[in-house]
Amino acid sequence: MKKIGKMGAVLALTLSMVMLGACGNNGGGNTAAKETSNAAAEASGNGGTKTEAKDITLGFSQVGAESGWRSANTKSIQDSAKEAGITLKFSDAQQKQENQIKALRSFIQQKVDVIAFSPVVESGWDTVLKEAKDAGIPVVLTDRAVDSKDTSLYVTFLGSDFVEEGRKAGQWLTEQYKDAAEDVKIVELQGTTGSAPANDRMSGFAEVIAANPHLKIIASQSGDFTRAKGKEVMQAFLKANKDIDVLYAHNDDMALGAIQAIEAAGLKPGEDIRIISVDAVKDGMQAASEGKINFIVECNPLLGPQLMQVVQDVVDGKQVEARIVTEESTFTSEQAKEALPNRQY
Ligand code: GYE
Repeated sequence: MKKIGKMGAVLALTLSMVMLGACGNNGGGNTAAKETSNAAAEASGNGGTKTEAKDITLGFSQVGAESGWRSANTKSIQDSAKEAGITLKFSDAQQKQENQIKALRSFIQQKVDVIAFSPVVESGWDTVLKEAKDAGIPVVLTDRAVDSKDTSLYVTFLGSDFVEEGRKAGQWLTEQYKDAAEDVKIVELQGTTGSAPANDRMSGFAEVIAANPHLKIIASQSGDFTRAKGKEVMQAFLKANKDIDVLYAHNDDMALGAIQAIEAAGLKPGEDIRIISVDAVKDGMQAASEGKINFIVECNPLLGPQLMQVVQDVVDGKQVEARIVTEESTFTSEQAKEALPNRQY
């Protein structure tokens, strides 16, 4: 009896240790999470003691200044670094991958404690990420992802689920046209070619609208996430196609540029052509509240506070999740009108 009791106690202890282990990994059974965070702990190598923020230097390579979203994201990162007391070396890549690679190499040379960056496109990062790894500098992806197969090249990816954003856009449209008896002609303004948000917003949207064969994308082209290009490409769409029913723009800025082109063509945005966009920055929400944009899927740019927390944790050798997804909602014109006065960005 006594013996069994003892064995039972050992078994219970072993079991609870196994369960604790699972909880430490957030119970998700995500081996990638465990592997990358262990890599982070090794890279920082300080065995879990707290480093003072003033002793941490973060090298951050930003995409550029192409949109309202980007400006809000930059401000959030700069303000949060200041608030946390972390030294920030900030570099603007002007939407060019080669500039970002240069910036990352310069951060490696300067021996910063952590590198974070928002990759302009998904492909082509393995070499420079390997250089950072070899130098023992942990890398955090923010906002946009890379397509590297080797996930040990970065600690975590903090940002939105862009496929889900595309799906939300598609769901709203599918609902609007569920009784359509004729084809609905859709034009699409894609974000920067090869970028994660362009690839994913395209695929999430296409996946959902496939359920209704009347929903037809008749033209799809990049407007590089800017107002100027959004306007230019929309002008070309209007010239080449009669009776466009819907515009799906991968961000507010391109939708705002397109609105100018639509108005210049003597059409009413939001009525003659229904418009869906992504981001929900102030100017986009303003246009939505005026009925010029019919539906906006939110994409949150305020990643600074979470990024600083991740940087501190990585330096302290703490476990971080391999994927941190930001929470987001959607807005119809009515909802945009209500939310606008309290919008931060
Ligand atoms: O939607 C767009 C910006 O990567 C999520 O980039 C970001 C996108 C955002 O230029 O406005």
